[in-house]
Amino acid sequence: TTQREWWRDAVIYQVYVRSFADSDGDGDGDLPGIASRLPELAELGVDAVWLTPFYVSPLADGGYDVADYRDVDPRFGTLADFDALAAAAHDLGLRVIIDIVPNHSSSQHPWFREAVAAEPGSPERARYIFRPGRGPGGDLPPNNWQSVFGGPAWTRLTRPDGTPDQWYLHLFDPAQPDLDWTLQEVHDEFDDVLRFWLDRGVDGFRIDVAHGMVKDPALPDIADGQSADLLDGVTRLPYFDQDGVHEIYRRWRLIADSYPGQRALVAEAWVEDADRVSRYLRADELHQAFNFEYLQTGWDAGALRRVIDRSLATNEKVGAPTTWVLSNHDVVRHVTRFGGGEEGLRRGLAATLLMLALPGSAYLYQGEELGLPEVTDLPEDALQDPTWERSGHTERGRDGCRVPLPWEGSEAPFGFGPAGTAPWLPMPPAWSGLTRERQKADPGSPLALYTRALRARHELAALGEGAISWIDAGDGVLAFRRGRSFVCAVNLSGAPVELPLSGEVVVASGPVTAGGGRIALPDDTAVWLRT
Ligand code: TEU
Repeated sequence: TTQREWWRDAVIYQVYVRSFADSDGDGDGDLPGIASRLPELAELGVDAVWLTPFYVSPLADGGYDVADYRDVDPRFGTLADFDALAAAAHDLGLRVIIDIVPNHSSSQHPWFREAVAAEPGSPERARYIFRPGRGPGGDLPPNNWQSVFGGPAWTRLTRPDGTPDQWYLHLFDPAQPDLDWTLQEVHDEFDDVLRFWLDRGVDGFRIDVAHGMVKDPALPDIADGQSADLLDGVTRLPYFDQDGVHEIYRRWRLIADSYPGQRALVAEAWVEDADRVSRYLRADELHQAFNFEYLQTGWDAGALRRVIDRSLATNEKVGAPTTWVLSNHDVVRHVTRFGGGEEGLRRGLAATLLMLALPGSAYLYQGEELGLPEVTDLPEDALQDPTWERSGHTERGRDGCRVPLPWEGSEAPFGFGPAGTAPWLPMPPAWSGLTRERQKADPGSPLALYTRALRARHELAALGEGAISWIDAGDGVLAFRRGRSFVCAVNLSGAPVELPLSGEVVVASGPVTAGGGRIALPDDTAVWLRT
């Protein structure tokens, strides 16, 4: 008999390694820090952790610029620390997913350093996408592609004697040169990297920019008016979501399946719609993809319902579980997106209960269980995200959702690191009121709600997989049944509502009252009922 695959209804907690827990006081979180806090994640009730990149890296893009795919950056620990962390997680029943970054390496990767030192046309240069420039003297980039982070997607090398050399492609930062996936050597290298970590016992991979890697070989200019926006939706960009990328995943699937246990492959693919996403989830490809459509939907009942229905329907066609995600290290934290303050928090908690009641798997981003808001007032000289620099300072970048976690105490770094040490990003003094320690002692805290919800999710057999059936509950109210004895209702109507529902309140994100076959649901509030 085959065991049901663990990821089909797993709640997966994203650990942003640099900002989770700093065991040695250097200001950066690290693997021993994570290991020391695992019992708290087990207590929260998640099923798995996803670790963002901890590989050797100059951290030009927070570690998504990898200089050695088979080792741990000394700031984050050692391979032995990784093994200890994985073992401790497994002992607690937590699975471990790690990031793999195949679209580009760091410019400090030995391959790129060799390429820079080598001649145009050499095998060393062939591993990346080097081209001569256009125009007189080759002074113009080979085409008009723009970097996702802003500015041209091409940078020109200069030889040691000062004369100009070829241009190389980087869809992200210049410190992240794109690998050339037409080369067999690149495929072989990543096959081997996958095996390296699978051998060490990881339960899966989150594949960074899974829609990248394969480029239209003609490297055509993009049409006027077409942006580098990832969800452009107008025409497929010549460097994203190309058909050839699926061959890579069919190969990776064979590798993952050749290992005992159930190893999951998760796509980070910012492509136009659920239909395009589902192509990554065909039976011989990846197991999951982040549902960014859900993440991008605002606090609107109609829009949410449409996205939920579409996500479930498309995934059902390919037989893959739907995922739900509200936040990650690339986007403004959702309590802030939902309006900030008390209102944003209320909506955030209601959105969480909604997401955790839906069929499929859910991703939590560290700190959302504390209701953390985006930090919008980081001093400019503290900002580190390359998007700040590359946007010409028109965008604040993604540091505001990456501020280290407040664990305990009343003074920064709030237990993130040893007392008196400075975290890599400053932590707001007001976070003394949001520490995990404070919230653990408060049954009305976001942490308490997340903990109760995750426990209930495990206990209610109806959750996990299985269909939903909508209940007509009036404008601005989302209500659905799962199985015979579970109902979730969320009020987004802008006013309190009374619903003709009976049952016992299992979890509620605000003050609901039930009785006499009716339930009174304040605005921006969600409730789970056992009926
Ligand atoms: O992100 C891919 C990506 O393009 C989006 O996250 C988003 O468009 C970007 O953050 C906008 O600024 C992945 C990683 O999640 C991200 O942290 C990395 O910077 C990026 O890949 C490059 O590796």
